[in-house]
Amino acid sequence: MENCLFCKIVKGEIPSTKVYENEYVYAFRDISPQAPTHVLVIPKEHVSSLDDTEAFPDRNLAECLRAIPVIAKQEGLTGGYRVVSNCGPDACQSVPHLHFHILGGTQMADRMA
Ligand code: DGP
Repeated sequence: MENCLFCKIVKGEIPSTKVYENEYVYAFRDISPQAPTHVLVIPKEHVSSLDDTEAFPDRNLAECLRAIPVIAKQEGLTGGYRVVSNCGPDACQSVPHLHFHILGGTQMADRMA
């Protein structure tokens, strides 16, 4: 996707702080962290959100999910962490490229919304 911010990050056209990468997945630090550790995990192939994944290859999705515990371990999140994927306007999704937030490094609030 030509004008997608996260596609540009994957291509290196916009700088990011990479924490993990493989053939399918790119993960980088969120520009405005909401927890001591705040990493975004994205598929390299563009898809706008979970709502748009019907025709999206399972491998791309699975690799994102499999990367999450690997990254959490790498980041030292031994006490646990939260994974969030905002989907659509009610959830305040601001970048229309599927992403999973990994949030950790502190005691999270009990309520999620
Ligand atoms: P969401 O609101 O769920 O769509 O999350 C989008 C996240 O993307 C938000 O937490 C801020 C982050 N973000 C936006 N622009 C950039 C950027 O240029 N670089 C990085 N590293 N993160 C960004």
